[in-house]
Amino acid sequence: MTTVIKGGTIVTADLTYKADVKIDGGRIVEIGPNLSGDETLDATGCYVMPGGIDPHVHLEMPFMGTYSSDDFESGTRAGLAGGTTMVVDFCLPSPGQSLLEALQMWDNKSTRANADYSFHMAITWWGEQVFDEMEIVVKEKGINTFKHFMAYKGALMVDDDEMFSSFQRCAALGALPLVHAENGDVVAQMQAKLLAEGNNGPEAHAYSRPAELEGEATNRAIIIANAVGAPLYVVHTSCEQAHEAIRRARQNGMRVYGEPLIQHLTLDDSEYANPDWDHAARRVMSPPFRNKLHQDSLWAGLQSGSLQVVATDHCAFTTAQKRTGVGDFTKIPNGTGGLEDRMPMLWTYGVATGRITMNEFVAVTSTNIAKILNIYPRKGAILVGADADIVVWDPKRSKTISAASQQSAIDYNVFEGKAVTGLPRYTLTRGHVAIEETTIKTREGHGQFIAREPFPAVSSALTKWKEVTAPRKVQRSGIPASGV
Ligand code: DUC
Ligand code: ZN
Ligand code: ZN
Ligand code: ZN
Repeated sequence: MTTVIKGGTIVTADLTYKADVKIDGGRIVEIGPNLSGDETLDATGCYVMPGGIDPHVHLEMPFMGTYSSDDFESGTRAGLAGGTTMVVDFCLPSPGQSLLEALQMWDNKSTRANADYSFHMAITWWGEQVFDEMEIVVKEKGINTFKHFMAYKGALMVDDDEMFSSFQRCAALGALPLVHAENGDVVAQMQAKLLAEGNNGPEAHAYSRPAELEGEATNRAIIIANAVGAPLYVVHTSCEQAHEAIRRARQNGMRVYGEPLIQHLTLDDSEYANPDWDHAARRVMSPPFRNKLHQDSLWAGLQSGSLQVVATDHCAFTTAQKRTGVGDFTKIPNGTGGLEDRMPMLWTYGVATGRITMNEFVAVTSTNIAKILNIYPRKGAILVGADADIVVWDPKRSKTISAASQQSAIDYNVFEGKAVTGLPRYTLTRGHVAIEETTIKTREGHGQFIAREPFPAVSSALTKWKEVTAPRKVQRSGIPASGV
């Protein structure tokens, strides 16, 4: 059966033009005028864009004594409802656990996905087993990205020693290291101090994680990556200090990427001043929301290209789960939702306001990350041969975001009450129409794991530079006589 998307305007990361799109067997088979097929989807007045890719989600994630409440079924359904056709989740071995054993657990959880997905592998400890298994993960399991937490001391955090070793291994395997960049040692001390002083509410979460600690850790990760010649991807870049470190590294010729979240772009730290404990706690995530100056910096990064990707870090906890932190903000499960709202919010606050163009919208929600993850042009493209992961975007459709009508399994929405204009008329996952406006036609289990090939191992430029500046061995005749 063939499907034709008819009468729309194709918008990609670099082109805008009128054409129909013909789909067969889950792939795009023809692009051009006046196409016909067995089934027609009317795209009149709409933009036909590559489906969104959210490279940062935590579905059914074991974290802070509980599990995030959206699983692969509800999470991917929420994504599709908002135009996102692929997610990348984080496989998190507990410290000491085999990477392959953890991956098996993630494989089991993901079988109910409605849309395609992939995994990043987290490095939560270091040892010969991890070193060996990284190669299997890259060469046999289709994963070319390794995440490192520089925060969450005593749980997921790795130190500089471990990061240096792991980054070196990434470089040799052609994999991309990722970092959650916050100085976890200092955060832990600030948390303890705030609690001791009686600051136990959700606002103290933000006080314990200032922007400077993110900037320092981002810069440190960049220096370590540069020392081994590895590229680097900084997840949830939330502040000017981190952005500045990324800008500087890029200007110096390093392949460093930054990923702001839609939450940090559109919500600020005044949310934590809300007298309603639940309101503030529902917005506890790491890094926390920042002030408007940081927001301006992130928008500027998207405009100039110094930041490349907009994600969500979707990690949804119910109000009941959040309440385990009453009386101690360090026990509030960290995380917010956003999978369903990322694209409508970015369109409304980015494209409709003139901050970014439609083509930039496609770049930062889909194409750039497809390239960074090495799945372009199978994903992130409207091209013959690409997967038919497509969103038919109606720039006139509008709604007010509300938990009452969302797909996510939790009981609130951090964007509650925001009016958005620009929503999917249709969302297609490999040719299957999963969303038709407000009608949900998702198919549980339709999603497939997308394997990602490694990049060539790095890095000629840096190796040469190292050769030029290789340390000279100084010949000495012996140890100087004592007495100095
Ligand atoms: N930050 C969150 O808020 N939740 C999940 C993990 C993270 O780094
Ligand atoms: Zn993180
Ligand atoms: Zn995360
Ligand atoms: Zn179908």
